[in-house]
Amino acid sequence: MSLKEKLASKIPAARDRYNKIRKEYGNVVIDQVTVAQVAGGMRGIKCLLTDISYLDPYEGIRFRGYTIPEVLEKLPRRAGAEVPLVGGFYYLLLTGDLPTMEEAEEVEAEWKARGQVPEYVYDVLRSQPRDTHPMTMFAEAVLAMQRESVFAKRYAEGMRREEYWDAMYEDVMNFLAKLPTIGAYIYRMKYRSDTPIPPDPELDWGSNFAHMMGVPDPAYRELMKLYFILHSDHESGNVSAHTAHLVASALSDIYYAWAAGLCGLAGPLHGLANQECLGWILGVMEHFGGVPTKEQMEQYAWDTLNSGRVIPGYGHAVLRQTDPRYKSQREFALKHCPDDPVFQTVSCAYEVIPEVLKKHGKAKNPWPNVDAHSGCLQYHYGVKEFDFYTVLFGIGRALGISANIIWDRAVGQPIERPKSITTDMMEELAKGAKA
Ligand code: HAX
Repeated sequence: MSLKEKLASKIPAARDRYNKIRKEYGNVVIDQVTVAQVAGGMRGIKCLLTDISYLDPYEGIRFRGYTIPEVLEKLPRRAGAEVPLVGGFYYLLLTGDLPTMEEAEEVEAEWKARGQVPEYVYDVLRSQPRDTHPMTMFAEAVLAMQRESVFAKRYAEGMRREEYWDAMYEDVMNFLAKLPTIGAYIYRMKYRSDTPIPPDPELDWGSNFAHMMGVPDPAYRELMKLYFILHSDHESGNVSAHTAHLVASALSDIYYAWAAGLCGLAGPLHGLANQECLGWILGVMEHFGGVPTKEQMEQYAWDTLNSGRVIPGYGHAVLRQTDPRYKSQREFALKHCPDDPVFQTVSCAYEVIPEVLKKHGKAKNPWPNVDAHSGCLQYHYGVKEFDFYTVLFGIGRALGISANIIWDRAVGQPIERPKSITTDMMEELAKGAKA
């Protein structure tokens, strides 16, 4: 069964279930909201609904109920490949079912058929000053393609609500198919003297990206499939996913939604942290003339904290353990590049920083997150321009947000509109509660 047919077969029951819960249990209280949460970035309030992934503070992410090791073990991979096909992973995200090899390859074939990037997108990119941040370029390219939106066109023609998901599916598949080519183009334009590499029709979505980046080592293809899977989704509350969901809730199409999401991903406390992390690690190495001792690392970490800065790559709003996405990348590094000095410095940080942060006493989670590791692997394979790294994150995260938005449309999630209060009101509520 094709991905779209499978999806179509699942939607009526899911829609009925969603509507029934809304109607019959609408007054059931799920959570209480405290002043600390309202004043503190809405941390932990249970108010978003998604089945694509779930983040347990101690266990980390599960995609459709599967842990990262389970996903890597159970999904189909091509002969000789270490990491499964991203197309198969997307099938799992969208349907909740593990695909057969044939079903995974069908998604890959569909992306290949839809992968041609319109010429004007390259014109938009080429018109930018070369020192424009690659995330700005990426968001501009995505937004420029909005004129292609099937959803916007069919909506203007009076499409029925039940068909929203269908139009969104078409948009999403067109959009995802082009992202690797656009990302690699930005890289080759900005850092490799305008020398784009055409796609190779024999390669899968993830490996093709590696090929278009111009990295010759075949292990980089495996790394990029792994990278895109690991970065795909992290529940709905993180800045980029939530932004995209919010924008799409106004029935904006995927191009508007993900251009907005990318702008959130570009923030240093979110996706940009991966470039900050590698910068910090290289700073340590420069300072000490190579891989530091544990004592030197500890000193450097304290110097960072004492100068009022955060240690990038450590801490998390939800997680309270080492991020399994970090662990998975660490396993890859231990297998492919254990002697790399940048990896060794990342490892040294892992041994030292959690204890430093515990002593520092502020961060609720002293353990590393995904961003603490991703940069050193890119660096190892020669992708050394670390302001590009968030674009990689943006390609991967598009998988999760787009699966979410298709399902938002499928069950008919409404426009999002929380309520705000004034500081006076909050003070009065607080005083009233105290009295
Ligand atoms: N270094 C130093 N201080 C840290 C810290 C770190 N790595 N992590 C948290 N803290 C501090 C916070 O700045 C905060 O200080 P104040 O009370 O003075 O404001 C205090 O500890 C409590 O913060 P928290 O509740 O533990 O963490 P938050 O939920 O507020 O923030 C962050 C979570 C990820 C933003 C935070 O841990 C941080 O800034 N980490 C470094 C940047 C980073 O790695 N970001 C990437 C996160 C993963 C991600 O989204 N990737 O896209």
